[in-house]
Amino acid sequence: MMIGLVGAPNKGKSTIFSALTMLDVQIADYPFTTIKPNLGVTYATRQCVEKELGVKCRPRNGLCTNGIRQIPVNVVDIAGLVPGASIGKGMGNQFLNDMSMADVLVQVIDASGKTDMHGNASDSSDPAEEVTMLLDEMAQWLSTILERHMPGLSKKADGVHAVMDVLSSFNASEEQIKSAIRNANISDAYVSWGQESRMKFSIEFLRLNKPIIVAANKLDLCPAGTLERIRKKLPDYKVVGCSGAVDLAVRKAAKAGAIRYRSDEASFDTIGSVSEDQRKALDYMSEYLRKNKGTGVQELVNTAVFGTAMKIVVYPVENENKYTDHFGNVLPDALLLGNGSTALDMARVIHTDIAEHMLYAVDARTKNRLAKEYVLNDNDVIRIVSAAK
Ligand SMILES: Nc1nc2c(ncn2[C@@H]2O[C@H](COP(=O)(O)OP(=O)(O)OP(=O)(O)O)[C@@H](O)[C@H]2O)c(=O)[nH]1
Ligand SMILES: [Mg+2]
Repeated sequence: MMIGLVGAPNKGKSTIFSALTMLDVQIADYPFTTIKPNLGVTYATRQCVEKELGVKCRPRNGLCTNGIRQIPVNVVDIAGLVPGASIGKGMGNQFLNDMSMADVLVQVIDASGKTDMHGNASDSSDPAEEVTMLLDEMAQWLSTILERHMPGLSKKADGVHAVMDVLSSFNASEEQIKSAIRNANISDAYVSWGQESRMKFSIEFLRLNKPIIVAANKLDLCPAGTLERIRKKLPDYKVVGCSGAVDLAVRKAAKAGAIRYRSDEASFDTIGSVSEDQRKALDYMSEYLRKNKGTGVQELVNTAVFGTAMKIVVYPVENENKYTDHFGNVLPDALLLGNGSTALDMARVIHTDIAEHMLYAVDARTKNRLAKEYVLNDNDVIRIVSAAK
């Protein structure tokens, strides 16, 4: 599972990335600070099954604090995108390639309207226009890729598989290509789409393959009512309000030991000794969190993972009675899988050998034996039984 942070320059993508991953990356108030993509790991948060099962978990990756489990998610922060990007303006279209590996895109916009679509300072930009611009540039770019392949595509009777090959870097399913063709109402054999058909297909395909949620960032600079106004202008999108800057500051303070803070909470306790200036900054952040019910950044990740990508969480165990791996770690992993995944899909995520030699699965709650084709439910605790060594 990978989240891609995208959008026009100077909107706060790298600030949010740094907050999410605690990695130091370049952040500055001018366009095109980021050129090469930054890659890191963040965590979605979710109620753990430990309480229901009456055990205390020991995650191998991330924490579980007061029953809230951190589940690892990859995140990539991409260079800013400007009008004309698809034809090489700004940083060119390399970053459009960089985003092809993401399952969900989080488009960061400047809710305050104080930067324009090019990332330059502005008095009154309309952030909703950044959303239209991004979709248009992505579709133009995809359409150009398809155009380049038209001579080859037009010779193949099976257009669905031919297009799938061309778009292999998108990891598209056959169903996604079929649906996009159907929704665009265009031909699926001996494909020779003109400009209009290519754009229609691209827009439909992106809707399925690269769902977008909008991060209305810099909310700390905005008067009350801003988020509601933006939501009205973007009725087709999920819009989460956030402040990357406040989130980064709070997480840094927690890392430095000044406060105790969990990323999904709307308050923190001061635990370290702080200077007068630090106290003032902490008071400001505390008030911001209280008023806005948090910074919005963790909500963004959780919405992307569970709302937009519709992932489910499953817990693999090797001992179905103790819910442990072979080292005795209780509920060592929480995996994110696509809705509709089977026990065999889960085995594949664990190891290809285990999947290849899989015999059956066991539901750790009921101890019932499950077939490879069993469709997993959210929060299932599963033992995979395999003949693999
Ligand atoms: N007030 C405020 N400023 C923010 C917030 N998020 C980011 N900024 C500031 O906005 C500027 C741009 O932030 P970056 O994170 O570098 O933006 P970016 O989208 O990665 O920019 P490019 O890499 O140039 O595309 C910096 O000066 C940040 O400190 C926020 O939530 N509130
Ligand atoms: Mg950046």
